[in-house]
Amino acid sequence: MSKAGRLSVTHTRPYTWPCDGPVPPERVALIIIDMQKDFCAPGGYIDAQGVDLSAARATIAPIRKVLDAVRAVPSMQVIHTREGHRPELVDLPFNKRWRSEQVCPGIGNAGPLGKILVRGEPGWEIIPELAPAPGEIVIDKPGKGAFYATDLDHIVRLCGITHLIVAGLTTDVCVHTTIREANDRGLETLLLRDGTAATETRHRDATFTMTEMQGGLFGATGTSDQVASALAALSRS
Ligand code: C5J
Repeated sequence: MSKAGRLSVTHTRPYTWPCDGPVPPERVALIIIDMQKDFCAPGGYIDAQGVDLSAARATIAPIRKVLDAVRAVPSMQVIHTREGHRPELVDLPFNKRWRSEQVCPGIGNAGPLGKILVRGEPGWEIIPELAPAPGEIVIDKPGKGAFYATDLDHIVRLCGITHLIVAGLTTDVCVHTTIREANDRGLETLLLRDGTAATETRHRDATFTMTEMQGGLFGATGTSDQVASALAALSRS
């Protein structure tokens, strides 16, 4: 339910989000983590590891539903992130590269969609269904968390953003690392259950459990329908 131009999402777990009551939309951003071809398109990094992409691709429509609903609320910010490294690979830790080489051609090495997780390569691009619109914020990150070695913290503070709706890939890696970073900064987070996927379903589900445990240790979880209807009510108010 949204009251008097403020956003609140009911039936979220384990509490009605946000915990501090209905929030002005200008303090809320949708952050979409790493919806890049490398994470959900044939020929990309995850596909090269032999992982079935169907769970990752099933997140596209729910994320798009929430994205469209957020775009209808002009005061809300949309933030997209891209995981990737500089072409010279000077920001690629040796162990990240080595570990990835155990399961696929390896980050920084050539794959069917160009060099894996390298900025400017075809696989690094955000998928067309969720491409950033003009004016939306794009954060390029070398690590898992969107706050590490980026200007996201600075942008969030300057824009007065205190609440984040979080979606994207992969739940247990970049999505939850970003949620943990956000929580340590005092941000109130909502994880979109049908807008996220992991390479293993049990890891996704464990992330939901970890988020919701202990009164919502890392925030709340909710669905795209719950968020979209709360945003639609906001647009009508
Ligand atoms: C991974 C990500 N899984 N975006 N990155 O390496 O979750």
